[in-house]
Amino acid sequence: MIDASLIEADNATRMTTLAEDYDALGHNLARRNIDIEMLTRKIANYGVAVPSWGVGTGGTRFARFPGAGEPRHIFDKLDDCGVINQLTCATPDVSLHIPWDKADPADLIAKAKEVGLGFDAINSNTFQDQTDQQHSYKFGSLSNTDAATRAQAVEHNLECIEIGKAIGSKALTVWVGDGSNFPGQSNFTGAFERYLDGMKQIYAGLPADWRLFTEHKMFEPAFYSTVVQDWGTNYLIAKELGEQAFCLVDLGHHAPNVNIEMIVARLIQFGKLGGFHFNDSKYGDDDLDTGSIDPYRLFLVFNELVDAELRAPEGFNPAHMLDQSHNVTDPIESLMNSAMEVQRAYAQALLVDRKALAGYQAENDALMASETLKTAFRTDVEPILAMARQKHGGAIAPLWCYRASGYRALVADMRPAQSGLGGGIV
Ligand SMILES: [Mn+2]
Repeated sequence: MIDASLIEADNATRMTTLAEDYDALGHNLARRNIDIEMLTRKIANYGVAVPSWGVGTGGTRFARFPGAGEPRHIFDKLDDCGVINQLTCATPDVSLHIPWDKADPADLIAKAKEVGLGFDAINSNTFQDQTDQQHSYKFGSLSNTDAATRAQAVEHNLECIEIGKAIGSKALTVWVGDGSNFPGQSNFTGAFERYLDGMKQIYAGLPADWRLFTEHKMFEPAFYSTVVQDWGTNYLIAKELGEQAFCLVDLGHHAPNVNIEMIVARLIQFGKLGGFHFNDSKYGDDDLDTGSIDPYRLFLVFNELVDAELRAPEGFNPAHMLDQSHNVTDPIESLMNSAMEVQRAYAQALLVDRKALAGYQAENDALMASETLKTAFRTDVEPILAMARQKHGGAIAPLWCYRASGYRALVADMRPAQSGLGGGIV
């Protein structure tokens, strides 16, 4: 972890400027009848989970260029995740991936407690083969034509639930890479029937207070067809399985230019939005840092979430998580930045004058409706985010503190370079 005195000393040098900016923003918002203190409290209470695999350097299908001091195992990963939350106060939970993060649950709980973290949804992995695995997933897992392979995939998911129960998770996320590369290779209906049959067995093993998230993805690793390819299929799955099943929306898992915020609205309307995997993309499932390409789209997603939050439909409680791959940056820096981008989009969405917006919508005043959103989006809410961090012991300037701490160089000494590390490429 970072030395708390370093954070305190750095915050002290920035506090006067922050207080000035915060006051100025407070006056600006007061003119718009918005209470800045209320906003700051909301932001301070908001958390987005980080994926354990995100702290390792990612890669592409061409190559992976390891970074210095990469985590060797889940306990190193939890250390890194602890630093992210210590500085940003925005990432209280970690999402584990099994079998990558398999360890004694008691040790996991103890380590998480030591670094001040909790556990979010548990993720199963049937998109790659493990060394001790009997049946290969080369031609699919839950939809495989071979019954023994399907049974193995179901068994793995049930084991993930058991691990999750032991560490206090309350959700299982299932993403399968199943699909086909050639027209004719797979019978669409048969494959989906087999998938649903397997998912029903997994669903049956779900504790009563758990949720099951299924994640759709348009393409990759299968490039012609994917079994769970879009939100429509995802919705069918959630409906077919039952009331504990929900759809997970990964921002990168859609065709370019798809109106994701509208998908979000639809899933909310019909009670099936389970949560998010935040990231950003330019062309496909690029897994770029959240908000790095299209922050306005992220804002529009949060605009739907805040709109729903105010209506408070029954059971509305989406899980928020980052899911991105860091190929050219220090993963800790990217995850800190991304968590803050998510907070920023949330804060901006909270600024939308919803009464005015509803009025413009009723009058069909398209331009003013758009301007109402833009006014919120254009507001620089950084002082709110910084003040929320400062009030909870975090850093006013997390990136600067992180670099000043020398954390990466320190762990590089303790963690020899890993060559076979698979995590990070998801
Ligand atoms: Mn994802």
